[in-house]
Amino acid sequence: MVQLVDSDIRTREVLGWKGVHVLHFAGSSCSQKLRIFLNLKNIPWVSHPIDLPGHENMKPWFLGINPRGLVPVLVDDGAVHIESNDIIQYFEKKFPAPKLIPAGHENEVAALLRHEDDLHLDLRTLSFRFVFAPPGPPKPAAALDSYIKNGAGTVQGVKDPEKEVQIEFWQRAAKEGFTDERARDSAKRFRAEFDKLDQALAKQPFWFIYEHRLSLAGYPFARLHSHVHAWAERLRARPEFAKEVGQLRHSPEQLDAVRSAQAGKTLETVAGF
Ligand SMILES: N[C@@H](CCC(=O)N[C@@H](CS)C(=O)NCC(=O)O)C(=O)O
Repeated sequence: MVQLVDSDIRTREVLGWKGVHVLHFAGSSCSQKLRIFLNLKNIPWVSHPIDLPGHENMKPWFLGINPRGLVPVLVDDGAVHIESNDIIQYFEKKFPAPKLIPAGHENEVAALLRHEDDLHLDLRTLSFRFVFAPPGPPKPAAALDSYIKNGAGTVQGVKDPEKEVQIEFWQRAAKEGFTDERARDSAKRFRAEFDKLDQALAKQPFWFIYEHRLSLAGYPFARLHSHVHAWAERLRARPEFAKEVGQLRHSPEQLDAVRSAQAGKTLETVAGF
């Protein structure tokens, strides 16, 4: 459970928010995952969109709520919770019906979610390379500077090492972009995971978001992991899922333009799949 403590929170107005408030972005994978969960649970919530492409998450107001500068964030009756997977597990306890984490499997699911989160920067790498492909550095120097300077820099009262990880990620991206080598390494890590999942596909809808985004990036699921592909297609047809992943940063036309700007290279060719 990652609930922030008073000294982490500088944007004090949120302490007075009543009910369930979620700060999120339409096209963010972690936000999509949480919104699907909220849809399946029928939990009413107040929406606070945060403009990630406009770098709103790197401005003082948002960093005053989540010093990590990431979405989604839950404010539940003034209590601030970060980390999408912790929020999901928090809601599962608070609103037990309908049950989405099978009884007796809480620890197993928590471990799977941690493992999923470990691959988040790989998903981000492949998203920025093959889906978003911004023309310049993904985070301009001024936005990054604001990110570095603002917010408490602590989570649960302790200096937050995750912020350093984020800063390094964006600085490296500004310096070298999302190279073939990096994309290949990330794609290979996913291939190992989806190979395992293809063989032992249990009821683990958490992988759906990654499958969906990587499909957009051109990952050949139908060819490499046919069971994962068929399973994701079934979920994509359900309204609770379709509604959340239909919203993209780019239109299909822009996505085509991103693909054609890759000079014939695709995720498949870059990764050697
Ligand atoms: N471990 C975090 C990861 C959150 C995360 O990285 N969120 C992304 C969006 S999916 C974000 O806020 N990125 C900031 C940015 O793009 O500037 C969680 O599960 O909540």
